[in-house]
Parts: sequence; C-alpha cells; structure tokens
Amino acid sequence: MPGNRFGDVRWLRSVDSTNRYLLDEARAGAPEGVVAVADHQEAGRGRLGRRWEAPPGANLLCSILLRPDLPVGSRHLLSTVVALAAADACQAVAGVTPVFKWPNDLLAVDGRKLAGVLAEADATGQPGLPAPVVVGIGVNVAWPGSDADLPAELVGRATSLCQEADRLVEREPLLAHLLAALEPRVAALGRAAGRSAQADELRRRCATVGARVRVQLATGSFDGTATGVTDEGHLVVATPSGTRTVVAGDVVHLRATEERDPLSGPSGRLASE
Ligand code: BT5
Repeated sequence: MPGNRFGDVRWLRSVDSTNRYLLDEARAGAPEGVVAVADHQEAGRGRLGRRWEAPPGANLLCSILLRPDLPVGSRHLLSTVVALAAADACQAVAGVTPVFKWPNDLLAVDGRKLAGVLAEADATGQPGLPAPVVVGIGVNVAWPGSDADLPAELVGRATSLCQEADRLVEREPLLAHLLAALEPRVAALGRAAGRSAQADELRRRCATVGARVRVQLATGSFDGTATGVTDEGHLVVATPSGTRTVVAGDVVHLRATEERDPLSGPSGRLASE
C-alpha cells in the first residue's frame, strides 16, 4: 500500500498469540508498521490474563507494531486509533456502525461485543528505536453465527459482523480497510491537535460516556457516572466524593432495575449489562 507504513503484513496459519509473536519480533528490532494476522490463535489474549476466543479461520485476529513518539500520558490513544480504524472498516466493509465501550471494546448497538483491543508495551526498548507498543485487535467476523455457537459465558454478550450485517463478510477487505484507516489516525497522534481530535471522536461515539458505571481497579472498585473522556483518552467519572480520572481499569455499564424489579430496594438495584 503506497504511503502506508503497514506494508509488511505477515499472515500466519497458527500462532499462540499475534501479540506475543509481534512483541518478540519487536524485541529483535522489527520496525514500526509490521502487522501479524493469524487464522488461528492457540492462546489468544484478552486483558488482565483473560482469553480471546475464535475458531480457526472465522475472525480477524491481528496485531500492529507501533513505535510511537508520544507523551507517555497519551499512550492510551494507540488503542483508541486502532479501535476507531476498526470501526471505520466495519462501516465500510459490512455497513455495521459499532459503538465504543471504554477502554477497548467495539459493541453492536444492542451492547453485544464485536471486537476487543489489547495493547502491550515492551518497556526495555531497543537501541536507536522508540520503544514498541503492540496493539492487537480481535474482530468477530463470521463467528459467532448465532448464540448457539457460543460457550455459556458469552451467550447474549458476543456477536459478529456476519450476524449484524446478515450477510457474508470477509476478513481480507476488513483488514485492508482497517490499515488504510489507521495510517492517517496514527499520523495525527504526532500533533496535540490531532491527538485531541482522535480523543474527541472516541468521546462522541463512546456509549460509556453518560452511563452509570462500576470501575474495577487493581485496588478495588467504585461506582459513578462517566462524564467524559480526556484528550489523553482517559475516562472521567463523577462520584459522590468527587471526580476521578481512570487511566486503566475495567468498566461495567450499570442500569437501574428498580422499575423492572419490584424486589429491589428503594435506591434502585444496579445490574451489570
Ligand atoms: C479484549 O480483552 O477485549 C482484548 C481482546 C484482544 C484480542 C486480540 S486478537 C489478536 C491479538 N492477539 C492476542 O493474543 N490478543 C489480541 P477483554 O476486555 O479482557 O475481553 C476478554 C473477555 O471477552 C473474555 O474474558 C470473554 O468474556 C470475552 N470474549 C472472549 N472472546 C470473545 C469474542 N470472540 N467475542 C466477544 N467476547 C469475547
């Protein structure tokens, strides 16, 4: 792809994890822009040690090596631009418009998960090269075809582009669109105004903003109302004890069920969606 830094696309038949593969390549000095795609991952990684599931050949499983010259506080935007580029590709190739759930999920309008992003950095760095960040994304393309395909814990929680578009969607054009859309978004991160524009797009399309949320941190959890996303891509949450900015953490969207559940207490019970 002329003018696109993502020209070195390595399509692997099977690998434990495309993120692991690319982190090792980065440690061996691979340049920015290498892309690893796999038909199958034996140990696909989610965040916080979780697993990413996909049967062989069905979904887009890819990782992108970036070597950003970014303020450290803005690193979150690397995941953001990959998620935004994936959403561009879902729209262009499948006619599906995802919404975002902070920090890293693409959801269908009914809240089921279409894609997840996992960014992993290598702190050690390589001489003469900016430190690498590998951003991996799994997009459900053909799997699940329906809830019947899913393990019990994902029933009602995962969907695919084929299901949402109600037609065949292919991985190759999706990847091509994703990489084409990613180029100007990564370039924009080099300027403060560009970073702010990417964060603004996330802010406008993020279903988390305005939602009641439970934020789970390594140190515990708290509830509040998400009120915004900073120019660094961090989540702003209003709580009874003041405003908190969440740099990294898990977020559950909450909904009041009082009116639907006569057994809930006077303050309304909150249930995770
Ligand atoms: C994520 O984690 O959403 C990040 C997923 C990143 C996967 C890509 S694939 C290419 C690259 N190489 C890798 O090894 N990883 C990246 P998290 O927010 O922790 O979500 C994981 C949770 O989502 C799991 O615990 C399940 O509950 C659920 N899940 C697993 N597979 C799913 C799927 N295909 N669709 C929807 N939800 C899924």
